[in-house]
Amino acid sequence: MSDRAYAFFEEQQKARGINIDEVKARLKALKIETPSWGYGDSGTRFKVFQKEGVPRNPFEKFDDAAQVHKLTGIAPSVAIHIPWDKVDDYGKLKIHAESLGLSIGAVNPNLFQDEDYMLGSVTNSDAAIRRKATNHLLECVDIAKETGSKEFSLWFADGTNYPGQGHIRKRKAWMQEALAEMYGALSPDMRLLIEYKCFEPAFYHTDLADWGMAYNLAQKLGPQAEVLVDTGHHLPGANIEHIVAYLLDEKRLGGFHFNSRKYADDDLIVGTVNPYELFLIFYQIVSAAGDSDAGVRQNAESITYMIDQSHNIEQKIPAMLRSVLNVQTQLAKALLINHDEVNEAAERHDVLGAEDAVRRAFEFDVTPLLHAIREEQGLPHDPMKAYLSSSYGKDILARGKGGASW
Ligand code: LRH
Ligand code: MN
Ligand code: MN
Repeated sequence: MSDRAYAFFEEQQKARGINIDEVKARLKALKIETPSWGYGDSGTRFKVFQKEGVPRNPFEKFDDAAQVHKLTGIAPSVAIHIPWDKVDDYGKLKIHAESLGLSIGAVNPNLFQDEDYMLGSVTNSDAAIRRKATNHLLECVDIAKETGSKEFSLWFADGTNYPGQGHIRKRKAWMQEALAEMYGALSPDMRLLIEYKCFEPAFYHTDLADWGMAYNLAQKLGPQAEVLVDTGHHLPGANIEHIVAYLLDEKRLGGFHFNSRKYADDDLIVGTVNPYELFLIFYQIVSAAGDSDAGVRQNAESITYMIDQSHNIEQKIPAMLRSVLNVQTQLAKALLINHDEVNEAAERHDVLGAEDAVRRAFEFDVTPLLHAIREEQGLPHDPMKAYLSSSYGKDILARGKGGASW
């Protein structure tokens, strides 16, 4: 992209009243956490395809994640899943991450793959199983203290398949009891990010099925608990940006798990199915970042953006590059919304004028802007192209097949 293209873009945006220096600063401040599991073999319940060159252990997952950060400059941390990323020495993993310019991000306790958890983990009617599950949560707090992680993404598969199978109110109390114990073990600078999901693997009821349940629980636990919005975890037709705005106004939006869905929790590459939805999510966040309430502004600034995807047929590293670049693109577009224009139209009751002021920002081509900020940061204009023309993808084929999976 030529300098002329950027000069034209800048002139055009300045004429619309957009503060381009601020837009650039905000884009440079964007950080997106990538998930360790997105680099390994993962897939659907029908088949996990084994790819050549996939990391064989958590250390190699960080090696691959470092490529994504090196080329985009916006993916400096990696979420881990325990026990998928179990290692003997977490201090060693931390040193390895740091040597690559990365840090270890959210710790995800895994309470859905143990035989004991078939009828629930923290909400199981058997007290011994609840104890085992709660101990795993506490073990994850210890791991976070070793890795320097400050956050936990908490997702529970707990639920039932049939009416009568479980006592819904008792299970609600057990969930709160377990999380209260975990909350008590946190350091003051740690946060619990509570994830909800409407269904799957439980198909009758899920103990934390929607944002309202997660929000209620977060409120009961205390200020270090917030809600995590996974974009694939809603019933069809849900207005996710409304949920985002509501949680921001309540100052309880902790973070995102980004992915795309067409039908259910499809875990496809974010921004591929409905990029306008992602743009509208960022519209709400950018709007909140300019709110008159300092608490709302602070919440908008402290959101943790994470990718949570399963790359079944895709090449793992290019899939992750595509994901973080898609998020960056939609934020760039949302930063071009002229909020005064939107608000003035809304006040005039000019419905179509307000909609137009929002949509127009989405319709700009932000490529010249993204090239300009990458150039200013010494990054390649086109990170995907740079990766594909590097030897990294070929070099890792020496790892062979049968790498780490889910
Ligand atoms: C559940 C989920 C949750 C898990 C991840 C692998 O559907 O979104 O965040 O930890 O997938
Ligand atoms: Mn998730
Ligand atoms: Mn999911």
